Amino acid sequence: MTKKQDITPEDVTIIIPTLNEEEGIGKVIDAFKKLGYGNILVIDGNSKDRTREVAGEKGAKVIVQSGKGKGQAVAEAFSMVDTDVAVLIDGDGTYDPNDIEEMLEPIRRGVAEHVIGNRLVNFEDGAFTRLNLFGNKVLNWLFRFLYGVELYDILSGYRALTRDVYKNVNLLKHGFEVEAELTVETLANGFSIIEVPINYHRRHGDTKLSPLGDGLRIGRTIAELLVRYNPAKYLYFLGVFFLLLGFISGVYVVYEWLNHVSHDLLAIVTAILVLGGVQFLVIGFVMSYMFKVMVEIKRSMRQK
Ligand SMILES: Nc1nc2c(ncn2[C@@H]2O[C@H](COP(=O)(O)OP(=O)(O)OP(=O)(O)O)[C@@H](O)[C@H]2O)c(=O)[nH]1
Ligand SMILES: [Mg+2]
Repeated sequence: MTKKQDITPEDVTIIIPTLNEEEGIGKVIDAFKKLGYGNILVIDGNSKDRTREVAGEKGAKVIVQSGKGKGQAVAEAFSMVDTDVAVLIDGDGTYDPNDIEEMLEPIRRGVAEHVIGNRLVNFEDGAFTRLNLFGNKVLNWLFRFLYGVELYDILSGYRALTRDVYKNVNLLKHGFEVEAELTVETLANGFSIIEVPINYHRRHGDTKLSPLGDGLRIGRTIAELLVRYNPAKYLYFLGVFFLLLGFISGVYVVYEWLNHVSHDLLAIVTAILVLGGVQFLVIGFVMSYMFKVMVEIKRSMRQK
């Protein structure tokens, strides 16, 4: 592998999943070529417009994905390329190819293996609909709450990944959950991840995303994928919930007892809730520790 600081455009493949993006794809490819990035792979979802034609004319390698959905396209592209770095970007002109050097910088400096372009710092008016912006904020908040990792734009489509990352992530989701899954897989495998601010523009052509349907699916995916990152977290949440109930009923039982009223059954229930809650926390702690060790082992095995 090339030394990280020496990564040049030849060591990078630009991967662009497209579905009916004839209006935007040409400009995206032109911009990368102008910057010297000539390895461009367009993985198309059987577009009914001129997307493949335009991409081919502009000099990109064009293939039709073998399955359906953005996630499947990305997974297929990862299996086909073999450069030191893969950069993922949409074909709709919303992301700015000119941000590529900022995207690669953390990899060159060796501070991260997966870089996410954060759109939420500097976006053009109208780039997000109100619903999309709100949905993005909620989903990122949910992610931070569940995973305890400080990331603010986990659904961004502009990413740079080292070979280690893109060859090791296991992408099982086929649709727009792919960004969430990429993020979780990276963390679960012990790779480092960082966000850099990027520009974000209005899209050319029509969106393929259904904000409510896909938003809900992504939310469910974030909760479900926690099992790959740290399953002990479920036990923590359960433990806190039990303790909270135990605390409320405990306060009530003691308060009543001070007023000379005894609630025997509720006192027993309180004890069960508190002991159960503590047990969940302790088991969660042990499990979390085991999981961390496993991630460390995976990491050091990769480095050999
Ligand atoms: N190959 C492939 N690409 C897809 C598919 N669905 C969407 N894409 C592409 O994936 C990228 C992201 O899709 P968008 O519709 O822009 O979704 P988004 O960026 O979340 O939503 P917008 O805010 O509307 O841009 C675009 O380049 C799409 O053309 C698919 O099924 N297969
Ligand atoms: Mg888009």
